[in-house]
Amino acid sequence: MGSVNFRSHKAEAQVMMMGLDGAGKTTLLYKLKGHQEVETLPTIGFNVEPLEAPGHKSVILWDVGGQAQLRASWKDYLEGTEVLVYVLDSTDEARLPEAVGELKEVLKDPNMTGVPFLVLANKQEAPDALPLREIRKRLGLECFADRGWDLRACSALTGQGLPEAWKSLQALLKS
Ligand SMILES: Nc1nc2c(ncn2[C@@H]2O[C@H](COP(=O)(O)OP(=O)(O)OP(=O)(O)O)[C@@H](O)[C@H]2O)c(=O)[nH]1
Ligand SMILES: [Mg+2]
Repeated sequence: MGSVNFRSHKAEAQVMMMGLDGAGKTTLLYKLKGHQEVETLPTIGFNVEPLEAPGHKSVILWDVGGQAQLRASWKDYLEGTEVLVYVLDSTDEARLPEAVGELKEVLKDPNMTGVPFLVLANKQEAPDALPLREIRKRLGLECFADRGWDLRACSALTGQGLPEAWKSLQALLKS
């Protein structure tokens, strides 16, 4: 945990992670940290962890709770964000439109002008996960040609796709 004032270190990139409740953000944060089998509780407020890998830019990864009543405060976290990571639950087809709507709200924020973003289609190891091409179709993100963005499949549970997601994040930090 840390305070919001943390966010002035320059050597480290400030990366904000958002997405609906239950998308898998906290699971992802601790998987990236290398922790084994973390059982999460719904996040009230946020978690924050530094992530380092040799030869890569260090990242301060903020994981913000996604329950509906907490989303109004997402905008308070956006100042200074260098890349947004937006996590989707690929098995939650019913809430995909809501997830996309919330992403577009965040991208409209004045603090997000030109800020690149990475959408992670999480839970891809689940048998009922929507395939990536289907998710791509439903996102309709082609309109965001004003900034770098990427869409990747992953599983915070198995770690599948996370090395590629990390590389994509590093590329977006340079864009
Ligand atoms: N099958 C599967 N389940 C996952 C995966 N990632 C997370 N989960 C599960 O999804 C549930 C919610 O995960 P969290 O990481 O707590 O979700 P969150 O996005 O942090 O949710 P909030 O804190 O409420 O915003 C947990 O039961 C996780 O074990 C995944 O890749 N695959
Ligand atoms: Mg959480």
